[in-house]
Amino acid sequence: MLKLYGNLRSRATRCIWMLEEMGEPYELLETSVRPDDLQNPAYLRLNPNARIPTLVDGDTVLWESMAINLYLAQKPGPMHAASAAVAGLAAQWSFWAILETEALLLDLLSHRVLLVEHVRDPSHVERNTLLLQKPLGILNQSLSGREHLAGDSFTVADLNVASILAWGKLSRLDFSPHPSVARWLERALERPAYKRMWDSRRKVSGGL
Ligand SMILES: N[C@@H](CCC(=O)N[C@@H](CS)C(=O)NCC(=O)O)C(=O)O
Repeated sequence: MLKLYGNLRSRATRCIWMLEEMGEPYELLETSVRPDDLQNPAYLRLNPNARIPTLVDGDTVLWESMAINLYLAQKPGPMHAASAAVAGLAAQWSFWAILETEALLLDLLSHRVLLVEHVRDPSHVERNTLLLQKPLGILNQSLSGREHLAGDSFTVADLNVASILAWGKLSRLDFSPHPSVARWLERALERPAYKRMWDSRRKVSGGL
């Protein structure tokens, strides 16, 4: 059975969402971000970065959440990337989302939600919101007149990008200047597999 090291309050949720979409049996091996979980020799042998998530599939060990999902999309089933074009677009959009949006969205989330109130800095919110307009504009253009990023059904391209943009929703980012992104993200986050992941997360964390 597939084994995923991580937890429901981390980037492992991207891979959990993917596994739920696939309907593939998997075991979530609860791993926190504490040094005793990440810095121990057994875990470092799997992931020398001392980060989560890590996927173990028989002899194959993979880290980097987006790469894990792109790997899972090679397996048969509902999330299979059916053509080289879909696989290529999924890689393109995944790298793009990590490079162009993830750091900005994480900093926005930190200064809107995650940090204790007295250290939140509104200038970070302003800056990140401003810098996100360019990539969001590009995504909006790509989604105008179409429902998905690659091909004509929901694929790992949509899942990987939406899993990052979900941080924008949690940060109360105003998506209204980018209506196609707003509609596409709503649809992605309405999916039963995402809701199952989110419900499990709520149970363990009591909210965000
Ligand atoms: N680019 C990596 C980032 C992994 C990452 O930073 N994971 C965080 C949890 S969300 C972590 O393990 N942090 C522990 C640390 O940095 O010490 C991925 O997408 O998998």
